[in-house]
Amino acid sequence: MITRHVALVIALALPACGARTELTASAVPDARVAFDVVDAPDGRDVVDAADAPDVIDARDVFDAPATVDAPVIVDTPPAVDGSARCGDRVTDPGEQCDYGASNGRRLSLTLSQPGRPQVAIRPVVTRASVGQFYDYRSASAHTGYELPSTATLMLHVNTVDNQLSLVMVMGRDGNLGLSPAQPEADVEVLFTGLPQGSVRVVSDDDGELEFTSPTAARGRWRFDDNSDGCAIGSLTWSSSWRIVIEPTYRSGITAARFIDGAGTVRTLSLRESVVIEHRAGDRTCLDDCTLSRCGDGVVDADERCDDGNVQSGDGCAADCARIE
Ligand SMILES: [Ca+2]
Ligand SMILES: [Ca+2]
Ligand SMILES: [Ca+2]
Ligand SMILES: [Ca+2]
Repeated sequence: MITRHVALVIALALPACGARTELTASAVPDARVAFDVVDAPDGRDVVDAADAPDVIDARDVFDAPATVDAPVIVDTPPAVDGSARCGDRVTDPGEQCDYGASNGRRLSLTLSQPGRPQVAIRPVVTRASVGQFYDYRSASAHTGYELPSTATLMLHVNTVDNQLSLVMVMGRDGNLGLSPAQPEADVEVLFTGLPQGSVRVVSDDDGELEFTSPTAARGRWRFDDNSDGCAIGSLTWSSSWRIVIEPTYRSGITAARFIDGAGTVRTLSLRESVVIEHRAGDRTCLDDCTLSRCGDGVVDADERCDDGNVQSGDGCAADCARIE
């Protein structure tokens, strides 16, 4: 086995800021990055695993800035011996795919707010319809996630028919006798970008959530010592959509959060809109030129779930196409 040393030269371009500064080639330092290239038994060069960039794991993707739509592919120079590389749009030996600049994850469901990273989210899963989950009575929701002075958003999936819904609850039912009580509240929320076919399942109370077009709805809620909110159902899995939720909390709500079905509670900014996005599509080519797949633990655009295996009966079907 022969080890050689190959130097790659990456020119760093610095963004102009403030006063105009002309950068000359000599003023830009070269960054020399060395990789060990090992001659594989079949004669191909492969980057030594110890020096190769780490494969991006799911956590890195979720914490990274929102680059799902437009993955940034650094256009590295071709290897000095002319060998192939991941990102050159050619599926070379050892690669499952290579879409060039289009390589990268496309996550099924994500949450974001302006200036914050886009994160993968999962629905809250129950065996009940979303109407049963909302459990509207005594003019209030009873999902179990109600809190006084708090707005809670979540997605819900019914395991019986895999219906996907958006749920918003604010405040808490005073008839439960819990303390503190929900103070007098006044909230307006605009929902835009709803997928075609979305339906109002619960308007808590009657007339307080109205569709203004097939893809937009407006909620106007005033409540005191109980809860208010809505459930919007029949969100399609089969096409991509991007719902923008613009709340105006005039009084009575001092905190907002998103309940992630994976067990995470994400604090939301009260003053910013909330974007919930679904990407549908086929398997994608990842940054390491492998295909996204069911069982890799990341819920990709062609999947409804991915529990890291390809077995059914454990909450996610063997083909990742059904939440159980
Ligand atoms: Ca390639
Ligand atoms: Ca109510
Ligand atoms: Ca997957
Ligand atoms: Ca499974």
